Amino acid sequence: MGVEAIQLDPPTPAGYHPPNPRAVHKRFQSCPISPFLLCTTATGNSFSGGGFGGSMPQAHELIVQSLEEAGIEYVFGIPGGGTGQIFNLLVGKEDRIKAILCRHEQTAAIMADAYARASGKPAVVMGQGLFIGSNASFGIMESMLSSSPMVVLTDTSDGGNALHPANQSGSGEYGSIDLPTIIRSMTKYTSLATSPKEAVLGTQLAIKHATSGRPGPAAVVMRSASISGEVDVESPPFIHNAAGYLNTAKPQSAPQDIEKAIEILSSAKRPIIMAGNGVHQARAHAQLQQLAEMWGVPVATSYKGKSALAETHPLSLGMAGVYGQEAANLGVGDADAVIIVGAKLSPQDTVREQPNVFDPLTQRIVQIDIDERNAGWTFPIELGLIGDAGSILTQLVEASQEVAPSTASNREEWTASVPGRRSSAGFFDDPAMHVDSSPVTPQRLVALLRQTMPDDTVYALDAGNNRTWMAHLYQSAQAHTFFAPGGTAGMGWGLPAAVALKLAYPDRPVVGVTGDGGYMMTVNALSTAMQYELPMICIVFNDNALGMVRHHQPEGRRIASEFIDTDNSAVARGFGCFGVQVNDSRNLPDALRDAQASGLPSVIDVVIDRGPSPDDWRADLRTAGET
Ligand SMILES: Cc1ncc(C[n+]2csc(CCOP(=O)(O)OP(=O)(O)O)c2C)c(N)n1
Ligand SMILES: [Mg+2]
Repeated sequence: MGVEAIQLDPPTPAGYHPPNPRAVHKRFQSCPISPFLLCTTATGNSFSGGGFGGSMPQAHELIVQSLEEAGIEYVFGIPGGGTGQIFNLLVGKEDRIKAILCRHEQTAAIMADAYARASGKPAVVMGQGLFIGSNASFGIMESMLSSSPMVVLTDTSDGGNALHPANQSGSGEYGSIDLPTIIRSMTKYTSLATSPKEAVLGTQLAIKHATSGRPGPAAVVMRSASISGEVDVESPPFIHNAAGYLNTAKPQSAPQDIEKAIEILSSAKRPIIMAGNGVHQARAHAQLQQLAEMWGVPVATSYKGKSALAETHPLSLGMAGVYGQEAANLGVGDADAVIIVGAKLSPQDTVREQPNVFDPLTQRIVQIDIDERNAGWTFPIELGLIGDAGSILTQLVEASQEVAPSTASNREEWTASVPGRRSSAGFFDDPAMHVDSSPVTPQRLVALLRQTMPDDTVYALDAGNNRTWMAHLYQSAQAHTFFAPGGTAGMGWGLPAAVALKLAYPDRPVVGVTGDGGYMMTVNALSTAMQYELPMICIVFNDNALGMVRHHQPEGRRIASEFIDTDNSAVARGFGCFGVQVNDSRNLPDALRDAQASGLPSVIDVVIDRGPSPDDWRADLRTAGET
């Protein structure tokens, strides 16, 4: 029982791999008092009846131990309320788990989301209850809608006074805010800990829920008394090594369902793959490329799936959807079979369900998704393959070995049409990309970024016109180089996300692209970037306006959409960053090179020509009320 009873499943083929619990357990001994107890912590502390000076361990000690056991590397947040006690215990553990002090809970949650997307490992957001429920909610919602594993640890700050008038209380009792309800509404799983043991078990289960099935945010809201109280480790439910709860293999599909998908692919004359965010979250890029190449099948992506396959790959048709490539929308529209991989298919991805893009009446649709509810959500499908995108694509690759080459003649014409489709539809091209000017056109900005930055540069996008220009015109040269906040599509994601991406990619250039509106919302992330020496580059599309809003306001009705003149690079220099404002596109390449050479977090504030509008090329007409 206990430690010895933990069975190791075969290694998960993709996704989050917790540390091997047996390896961790080597450092534990069975407890002389109870066979269920682990007497020595990973750091050498013991917490049985004989440890901690003879007393039981406290919840916050076991919480930190659980994070370590689960292989959590980063805690993003601001100490407050009872969480301060948990932060204190991170001292001395920096080689395994690092606390990153953010300047706002919103940026903490964004950073945890972005780090998880890049690393495949859950990150923790930690801070005081009401400020997690209010400020961090932006990032929690995005991670919920973009399936990003996140663990939220927070408290109710009731101070044991929940039933009387209490300061800053989120206990949910009369006179306080109902924090568990707020957080539950935007997470996969939220538990309310009313005892020390519940705080520990809740943390362990939050890690499990965050990473299992379709990943997402999972939270523990801890009553004040539960955080520092003693945990009775001698009676059930027992506290086990958290890693042992995470060893589940990723789900695969039944062989007969794989065969059915292969039959659909092999009989199709014009099959296409539509790849989404699930390819990123499952890290299934190599399998996707392999399947596409075996069958000679073109690949389109959703917005969040951008760079699931490098857009320079000869089979890529780029991003489909409202802001996508015409080649991708026409390609999907001409297909007779569509293999959708990890894409929920929002209206922006389907061009508002226009039948000349996706049409379940004429297309055979196979949808691969980790969540059964997502397969056959937007459209009726012929077959839903439920499981991990990496595992299922691997199954499909294996099942394709003979049949793909032997049926190649079915698709010969279709595969041969891909280069023509790319060149005829203004693929990642626009005349303005080639013309220098002052102020800088958004098109030229994207072109120069693409020309100047190395192919392995990692991008975080934001909201507004700037993100549509980037998504539409920037041709990704490597897989998994674009990170997009397409869950809520909220302004302010790009800069903090870039800071966290630099933690995940210390040796690659990382660029956050944002509008001036979005920049101002989370500019505080620059201070964190300076503190932890994370030299990412932030590009600001400075049109002195909420550009997307302003474009949609008729002449004479422009209101609340224009800023005062601001030099966003001067703000950055105030933080100690490298900062430069660029008015003329001819100066942009040097600015990019100087930023990289500076070795500092950098901001390049590009003064943008307000004229060009994404509405000039978007794939559908904007509807009233849409920003
Ligand atoms: C947090 C947030 N508030 C409001 C919106 C609605 N909205 C969408 S785009 C936009 C304007 C964005 O302005 P800016 O960041 O300067 O980007 P630009 O469009 O000028 O490139 C607004 C207000 C949003 N997406 N996110
Ligand atoms: Mg703007």
